[in-house]
Amino acid sequence: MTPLPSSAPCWDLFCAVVDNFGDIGVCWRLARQLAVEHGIAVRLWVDDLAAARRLAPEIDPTRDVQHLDGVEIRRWTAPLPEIEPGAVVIGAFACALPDAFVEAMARRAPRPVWINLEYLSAEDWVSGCHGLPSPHPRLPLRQHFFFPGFDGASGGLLREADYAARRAGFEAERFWSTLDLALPTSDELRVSLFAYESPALGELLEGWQRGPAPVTCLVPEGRVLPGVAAHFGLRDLRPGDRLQRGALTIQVLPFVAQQHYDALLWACDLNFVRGEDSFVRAQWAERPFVWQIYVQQDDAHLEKLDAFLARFCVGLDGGTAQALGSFWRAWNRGRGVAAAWPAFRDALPALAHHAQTWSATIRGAGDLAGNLVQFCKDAIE
Ligand code: TRH
Repeated sequence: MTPLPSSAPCWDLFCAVVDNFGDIGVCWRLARQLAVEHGIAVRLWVDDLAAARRLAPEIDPTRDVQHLDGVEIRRWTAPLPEIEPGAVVIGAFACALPDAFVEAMARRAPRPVWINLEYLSAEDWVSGCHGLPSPHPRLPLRQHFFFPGFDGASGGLLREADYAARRAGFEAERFWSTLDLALPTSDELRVSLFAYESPALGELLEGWQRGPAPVTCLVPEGRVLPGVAAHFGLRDLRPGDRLQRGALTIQVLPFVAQQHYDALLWACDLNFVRGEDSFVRAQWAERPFVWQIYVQQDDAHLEKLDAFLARFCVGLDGGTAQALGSFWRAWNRGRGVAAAWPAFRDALPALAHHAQTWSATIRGAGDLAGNLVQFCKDAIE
């Protein structure tokens, strides 16, 4: 990779890994895009390099400073090394920046543009809050809230400039042969299952076993895998393992580098995704998908689920929207998936068609990295 010119603007991006891979997943994707597509010298501060390494195996968790894909990756230590803040400082997902660094931001001339990159939500209030400033209570600094979202009143969604080209170069036959699987038969359903633990897993697998048509379920290693093993009466499952019962075949996959995850979504007829980043990738993949939302206190996540469904179902006929909503809610509630599956299965052709329309709709919001660069440019000028 060509080093960035020394005159490249420097941005600091802070990522606190709360759990799982969504925080670092979004931050790593954004950091790479800012560097590769916008020529920005990004310093990505991460408090859990071991989690980052799962997404980019070249990352060495023992190193305090390293470079990958044009991004300077820094261990987020306490205290942080004394450093001049960049022209833009992004705190991802409301993470608290170190006090000394914030003081240094207040001393910098000109002061950095300070961004709080928020979580993705389809709720209507997002449009009223996107871009709003919030003054620091003590220092001469203002933080701006930057919201990802699904329409032009938000910051849009991350989508790399080369996404369409990468997708066009995808060869399904080659993909399946690397997993030692033939091309799917005409009545077969290939499903990827990236999920949290779920009490509904057993009934889902049971339904597929008994189903009239073959289902091949590809399960990346992770939180749902022990439940799959238990369903088959096994202590554990590992990447490469394959099981078959009735009409269902399970193929366990390794957790791949983030850049390779898209191929799985492109290859499958239906993708189970979760959290934030895989949820967005499933939408770009233009395949039917099932979203398992990250659980929040007081069931706040269920409102977010409904807000997304309300947007996504525009343009779907009533029966398809009903089948989709019933299955997604059952999967998120953890019961009732077996009853909801047949109608959802029948709705898949209509949903496959709708996936393309939806992807075109959300592209209208523009790419988040590009929107963020423009937002910061406007704030600086
Ligand atoms: O891992 P997630 O559940 O992440 C999160 C976190 O829980 C976070 O705290 C929460 O705030 C957020 O969800 C809403 O799901 P997500 O967001 O889909 O992130 C998973 C990442 O892992 C995504 O970047 C895709 C990547 N991935 C790979 O790189 N390789 C793989 O094989 C798979 C299956 C996923």
